[in-house]
Amino acid sequence: EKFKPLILSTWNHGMPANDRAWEVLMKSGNLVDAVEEGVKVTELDMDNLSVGLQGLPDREGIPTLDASIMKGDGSCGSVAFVRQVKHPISLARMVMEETPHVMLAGEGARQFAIAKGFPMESETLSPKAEEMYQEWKKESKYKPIINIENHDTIGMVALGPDGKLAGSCTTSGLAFKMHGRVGDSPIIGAGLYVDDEVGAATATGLGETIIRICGSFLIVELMRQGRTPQEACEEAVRRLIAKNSANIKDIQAGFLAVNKDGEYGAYAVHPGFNFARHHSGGGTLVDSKSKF
Ligand code: SD4
Repeated sequence: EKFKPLILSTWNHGMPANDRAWEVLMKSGNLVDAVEEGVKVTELDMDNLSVGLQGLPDREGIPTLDASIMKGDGSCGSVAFVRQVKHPISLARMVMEETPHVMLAGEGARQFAIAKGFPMESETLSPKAEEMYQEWKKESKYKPIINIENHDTIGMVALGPDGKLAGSCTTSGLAFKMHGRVGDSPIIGAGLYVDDEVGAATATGLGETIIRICGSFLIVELMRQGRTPQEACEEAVRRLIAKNSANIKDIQAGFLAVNKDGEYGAYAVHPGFNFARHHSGGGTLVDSKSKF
């Protein structure tokens, strides 16, 4: 099965994000605008507890955000551990387009946002996030164990009508993480990788396990060597499990990939991962297969 153009995003919230990305792509023909505008929908979604400022905070009660964006020509930008910015994906794009750097972190990223005219948002938690934070504090386990039903970073990969690729990824990261913790999402090659010669991949789940295997880069390289997107995602999961086998029952991670011909694939450690697919026939939610 092949589609061109094609937009893929992780989890249920990928549906409205893809709708928006598709609309932007059809109107402007600009793939980077499409992947930025698409995930901005999720960054504003008050029901989402893992993306945007309404996401679950770190263990100090502060929401800190990670995001990245990449084009198939190798241009990329990201922000990590940034505070008070409603649209970290747009800030990541500014790092890509308006600085000589790839990644800005923490207070420096926030200062850059201020300089670029981003409004600084309040850090008051959303009612739902506040409730869950108070609940978590009762035991405040030092090491947050990812809830395998509740992590929903959005990663989006898109293939344009001209065969060019782009991708975006944005998250509030792991709930109740240590202050300063950075996940895979803003790390080029871990949470996102895009190469016009081959394809694109993105990741969701426990970031530490994804960083350890350079997940998204690995998938693109496997596709370069001839694997289909599906085979490449499966090999990445196999590798992730091999490197994290001790507590694999507590670890969820999922990968989503497309190649330049418009073939796509997805695979996860545990059941429950799904992704949204949008092509000229419309949008569909697809359940990913998993190892266990
Ligand atoms: C992270 N990969 O920061 C992200 C978590 C995630 O929905 O996917 N959350 O580790």
